Amino acid sequence: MKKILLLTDNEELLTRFKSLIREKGLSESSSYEFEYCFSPQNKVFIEKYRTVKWIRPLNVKNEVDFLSETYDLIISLHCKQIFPAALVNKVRCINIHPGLNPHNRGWYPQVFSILNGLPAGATIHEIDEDLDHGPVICQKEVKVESWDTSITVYNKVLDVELDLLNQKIIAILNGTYKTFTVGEGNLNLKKDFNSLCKLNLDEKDTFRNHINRLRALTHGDYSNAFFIDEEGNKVHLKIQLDRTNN
Ligand code: 0FX
Repeated sequence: MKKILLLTDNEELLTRFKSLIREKGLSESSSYEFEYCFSPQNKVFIEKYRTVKWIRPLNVKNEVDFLSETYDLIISLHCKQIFPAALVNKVRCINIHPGLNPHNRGWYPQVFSILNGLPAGATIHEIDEDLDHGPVICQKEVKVESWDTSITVYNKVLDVELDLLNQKIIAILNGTYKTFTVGEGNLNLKKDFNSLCKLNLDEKDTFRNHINRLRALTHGDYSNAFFIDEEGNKVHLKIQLDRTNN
């Protein structure tokens, strides 16, 4: 019996992962036992899962010994915590990442792909000591169209993450996959995203670059891009792109 811990802070992916392992008969299998955790700073999950036993908050940094002694495999499915070196060197840890490594590793990869033109996609990889870095198990590119915004690329990436998991889950659970390495690429942090959001009304650039900046910051209900007007008002904006057939 292999003990597997799935750590996630993403509701949609949690639901889709549980359906996947149910459909594959893995949740009732006597070969695997799955446990579920989320980050203690995830207020939505804390409230939602307050009264249930099957999922609980877990601070990875404080539980390195317990985790490495208890689990055969730890899967990060958009878990917001960084796994310490002491953990990843003791137990096999896998990351399902919404970017095409090594391009735009780190925060919100599709946002940066829209901006800098580097490929977008999804990657499943073993976790090493660096962020979104480590031997790649599988990955797939997602095409970014001129009419895409952050949310439309992101939704395609989530579908690809699930496709990759669907293809590789048994090999991942059993550790029977081959890996390959990719380069170092580039890394974006949360502060890089935050500084993109403030628009300078006097900035001169091409229409292409201005449109790209706005579509990279357009993601459903999130209020990302903003400017400060002459009277000091903070004004948020999004872009709408409609493709018509010629
Ligand atoms: O779970 P996740 O999709 O992924 C993020 C990182 O991008 C990823 O590299 C990391 N491995 C993972 C643990 O955390 O993040 P999210 O659900 O907070 O956001 C999903 C998308 O929503 C994001 O790609 C861009 C968009 N978004 C999110 C927030 C909170 C915005 O546009 N503005 C926001 O303020």
